[in-house]
Amino acid sequence: MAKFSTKQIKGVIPAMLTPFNCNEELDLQATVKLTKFLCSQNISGLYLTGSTGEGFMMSVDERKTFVEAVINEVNGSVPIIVHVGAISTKASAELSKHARDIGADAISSVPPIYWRFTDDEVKAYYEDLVQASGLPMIVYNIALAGLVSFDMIKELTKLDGVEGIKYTSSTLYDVFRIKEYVGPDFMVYSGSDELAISGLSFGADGLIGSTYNLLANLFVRIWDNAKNNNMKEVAALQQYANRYIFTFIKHNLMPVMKYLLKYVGIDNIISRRPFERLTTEKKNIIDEDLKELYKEIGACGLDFMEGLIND
Ligand code: MN9
Repeated sequence: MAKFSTKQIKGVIPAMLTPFNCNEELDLQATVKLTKFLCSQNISGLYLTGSTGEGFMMSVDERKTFVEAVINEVNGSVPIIVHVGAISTKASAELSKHARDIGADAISSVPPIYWRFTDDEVKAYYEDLVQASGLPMIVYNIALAGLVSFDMIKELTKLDGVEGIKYTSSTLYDVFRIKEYVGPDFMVYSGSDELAISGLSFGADGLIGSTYNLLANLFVRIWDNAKNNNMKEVAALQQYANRYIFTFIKHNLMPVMKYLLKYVGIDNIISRRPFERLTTEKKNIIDEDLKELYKEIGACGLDFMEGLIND
């Protein structure tokens, strides 16, 4: 049974990475370790098998196995949102039902991808998933899947069970527009980590993003300061965070985040191909870049940076 209502899902929510071992197989031991690590970072929930979680690279069975491992470990301490997007409604509906059966609190999905589906087909997709599971749906708007127009967002908010949106785009004034159109109880999550300050300024209820696998500490401070209206401090912290984010992106975000988890004891996990496998040479360059950054701005209370510096 779900324990949290969508209205209770607020704060910093990592879009969790899915650990694969050096044979590209799901690594359940590392999954448990990463879950434990993230839960030690004052996070307010976890978002599973989305873009960061390489959900589209996994089979339906693997996705179920991974989600089960995380939910078992979290054991109701924070809300769980499961991204169930797949290429067919049939697969997404199966994942939605599974999410409900094992106690997830909400489901989420990008609109169906690859073919250009009509607006009615997209609406039916979301309706089918809500109906299949009875769980609240958090629509996921991200350029990777083709951004949904504001008019379409308005339509989707009218559907039964659609209770929020994860909004990853630079047009963050839409956070405000969506709230204005639907009302304050419709949850809006800011999905661009480097723009968290803007999302929060426009009234976002939470931050869901990939870099919180490593930077949760820093973003929890951003969240707390924003709640207390210390926007000067929020800006300073965001600037620090962005130095890290841009360093990750420069070297290839997904494989780099997985590599850096080594410094909190989660070793040898990689992204599935076609994401690159980092060479030792490249790993050394990343380490050196981060050490340079450390000289400038310190470790900012980040566990992986402490690990790297003391390595
Ligand atoms: O919304 C993530 N977007 C993608 C989630 O993965 C494309 C973000 O968390 C970004 O990874 C992050 C870094 O650009 O803002």
